[in-house]
Amino acid sequence: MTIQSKEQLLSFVSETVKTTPVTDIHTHLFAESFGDLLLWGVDELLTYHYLIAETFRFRPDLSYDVFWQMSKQEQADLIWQTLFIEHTPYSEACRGVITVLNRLGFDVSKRDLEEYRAYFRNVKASDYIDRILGLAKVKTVVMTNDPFDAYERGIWDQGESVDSRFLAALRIDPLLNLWDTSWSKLVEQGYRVNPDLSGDTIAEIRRFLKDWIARMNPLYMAVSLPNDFAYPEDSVRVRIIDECIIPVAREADIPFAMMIGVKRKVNPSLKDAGDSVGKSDIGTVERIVSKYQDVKFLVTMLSRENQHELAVTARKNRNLLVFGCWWFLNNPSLIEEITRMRLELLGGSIIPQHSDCRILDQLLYKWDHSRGIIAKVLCDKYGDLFDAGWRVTEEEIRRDVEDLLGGVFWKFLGKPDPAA
Ligand code: REL
Ligand code: ZN
Repeated sequence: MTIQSKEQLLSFVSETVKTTPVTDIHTHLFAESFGDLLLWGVDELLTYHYLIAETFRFRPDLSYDVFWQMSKQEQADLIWQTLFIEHTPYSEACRGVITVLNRLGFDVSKRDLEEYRAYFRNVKASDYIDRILGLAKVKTVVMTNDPFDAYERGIWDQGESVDSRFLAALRIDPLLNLWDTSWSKLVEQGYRVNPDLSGDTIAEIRRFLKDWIARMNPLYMAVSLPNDFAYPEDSVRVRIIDECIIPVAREADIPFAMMIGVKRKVNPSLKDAGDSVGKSDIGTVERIVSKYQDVKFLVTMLSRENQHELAVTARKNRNLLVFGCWWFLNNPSLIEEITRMRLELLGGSIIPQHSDCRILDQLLYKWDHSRGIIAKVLCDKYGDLFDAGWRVTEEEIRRDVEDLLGGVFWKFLGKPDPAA
C-alpha cells in the first residue's frame, strides 16, 4: 500500500525499525550449552568492562589490585554506588543498565539493587534467553568462538546440540596477533607448525582452520587488528593472511571479518577495560580488498576518523561490506553521524549495527538505543524523498528495514537467513 502522508510515513518507518527482528552479526554471547561462557544478570551487567573503566575515573584512590580481588558482587556494589548513586548514570554504558532494568519491568526510580538481584536468583537460563531474545526482537545471534580457548574447545568437542538461534564465527586473533605464543597451542592440538613458519607450517595452519570450520560451521572468520595493521608487509601476520586465511576463506566461501583500530592493553591494570583506539591507514584495507576481489571482507573500524574513507572504499569494492559502530563508536551521537553518512554514500548496502554484547541482557539496550537512531536517520531519508515527490509502499519500507537488520548480511554471505 502506497503511503500518502508524511506523518503516516514517519510513523510507519519508526514502527517498522522498532519491530523488525534482527540478525546480530557480532556479539560475545553464547548459547546455553556453552555453560559459564554465557553471561547474564544484574551483577554481570554492572561489571561490564565499560563500567569498570568509568568507575576508576571517579575513584582515584581505589587500587586496581584491591578491585580485582573483590568478588563479582562486591565489584557490582561499588560500581552501582559510584556510577548510579553518587553520580547520574548518563554515560551510554550506564544508561544501558537503566534501559535494561526498565525493559525488564523494574521500578528503576526505587534504585533498589537487591530487588533486581532477587529476581535473577529465580530465573532459569533457558527461560531468560527466550525472554531477552523476544523482548529485544533478536532472531539470530552470531557468537565469537575461540578455538584457542581450552574451555570452549571442550564444549565443541562434546558436540552438544546447538541452539539454532546462536551461530558461530571463527575468531583467530591469536593466530594473527600473537603467533610467538600461539604456535605452541597449535602444536598441542596436533598440528605440525614451527615458530618460523618453516616446513609444513603454512599447510598445517590451513588444516587447523579447515578443521575448525568443519566443526563450528562459522558464518565468517574474524580478527581484531591493531591500528597500525599494515598490508602488504614483511611479517608473520601478513604471510598467514595471504597464505592461510585468504585461500581458506575462498575455498570455504566465507568472509574474512577485519575489525581494525584497537590498541590492546594501553592500561593493563584495567584488564578488558584497558584497550584503546587508534586511527588506521585506509590504504591497508584498500590494498587487501582490491587484491582479493574473489574473497568477501566484512570490515569495521574503531576510529571515528576512519569512517568516511571506509565508506568510500566500500563504494569501490563490492566484496567489502562495512558493518557496525564498534565499541567506542557505539554512542548515540556517533551512531547517528556514521549511519547517516553511510546511508548517504552507500544506500542500503551496509550493516548499520551489531551489538557486541558480552552480557545477554545488554541486547535490550544496545538494540533499543540503536533502533531509535536508525529510525530517526531513515525517517529523514524517506522524508527527503517524500518532499521531492517520491512515494513508497509499506512493503518497500519493510523490505528496506529487513535488509538493514539482517538481509544484507545474509545476501552477502550467499546464504538463506535460517530464521526467515
Ligand atoms: O571483538 C572485540 O575485539 C571487541 O569488540 C572486544 O574485545 C571488546 O572488549 C568489546 O567488549 C567491545 O565492545
Ligand atoms: Zn567484539
